[in-house]
Amino acid sequence: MSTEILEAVKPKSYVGFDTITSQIEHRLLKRGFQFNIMVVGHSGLGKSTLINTLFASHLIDSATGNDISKLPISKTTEMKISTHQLIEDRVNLNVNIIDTPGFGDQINNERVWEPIVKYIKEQHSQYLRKELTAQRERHIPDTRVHAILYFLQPNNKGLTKLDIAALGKLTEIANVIPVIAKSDALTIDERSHFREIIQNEFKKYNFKVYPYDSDDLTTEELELNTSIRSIIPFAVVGSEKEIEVDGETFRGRKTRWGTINVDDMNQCELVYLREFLIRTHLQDLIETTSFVHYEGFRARQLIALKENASNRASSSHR
Ligand SMILES: Nc1nc2c(ncn2[C@@H]2O[C@H](COP(=O)(O)OP(=O)(O)OP(=O)(O)O)[C@@H](O)[C@H]2O)c(=O)[nH]1
Ligand SMILES: [Mg+2]
Repeated sequence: MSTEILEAVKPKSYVGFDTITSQIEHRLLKRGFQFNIMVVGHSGLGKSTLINTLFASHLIDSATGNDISKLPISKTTEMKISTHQLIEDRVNLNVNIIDTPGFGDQINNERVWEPIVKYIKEQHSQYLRKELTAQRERHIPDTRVHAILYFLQPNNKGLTKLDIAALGKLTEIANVIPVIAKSDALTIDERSHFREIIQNEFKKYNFKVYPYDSDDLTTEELELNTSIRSIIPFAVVGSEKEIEVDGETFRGRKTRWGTINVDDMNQCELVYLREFLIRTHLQDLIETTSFVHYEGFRARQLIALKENASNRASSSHR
């Protein structure tokens, strides 16, 4: 059998298959979109505030007068999931926020990442079970974690032991985006110095940094990824409060140096984070979770199943 490669044909009159894009769009809009984002980091690093700032909506309550020493110490990291429906133009975005209170608050933080890893794997395994049933659902609800915002303390020193252990596990199974929390605690110079330290440590420990490059990306897409990786971890500041300075109101924060407008890219990198997370890479985060992280999990599970089955078969023959 031979297949001839023919030149592309342009129909003589309008056929109309160019409408397939709007047909797809219509179907996607009807169903809506699902985005699952997890926040990980010590208590009081501004996780809830940053989520609310990113989505410009009050989605989760932020702790007030946060004093870790007064909080009861829980024995493990808990998982707290909240679901929100956001609407922009014709797009319905269903956002699940997975909060991890208690992370790093224990006296012994050795295996503090375990419940987080367990949660991520459970979502993969739930999805796989649904995929493998005889009567598959047409659309399997997606609870897989598409992005982890990992909050680094603005300590100007580097990763802590806990960060190293947790990041080692998490970067293997999900798209991890590290951010320098409450970066208004650092001067602009300190921020870039700290970023350099963190970037070197990521290299040293061989942590995979999202966005990943792949063969199917165009030159422009590869360049965009390189430029994004050069500013990771993003030095962010979060605030839901409007403040007024010289007759101008903006979402901001008063600091020892003056005020910070969180939406001004010269004053903090929240704008870059939002641009990347929502405006350029939202779909890629979802796809990478499915095609890289879930795919790896699925392959390992199916191989294990097959091996089990053949072991059973050979032992029953004996
Ligand atoms: N200076 C500064 N303070 C912040 C920033 N973001 C949040 N805060 C403040 O820090 C405190 C804790 O913020 P949250 O957003 O509740 O922190 P969290 O990490 O969600 O805390 P837990 O849920 O208790 O783990 C609040 O008083 C916030 O107003 C920031 O970027 N800079
Ligand atoms: Mg919180």
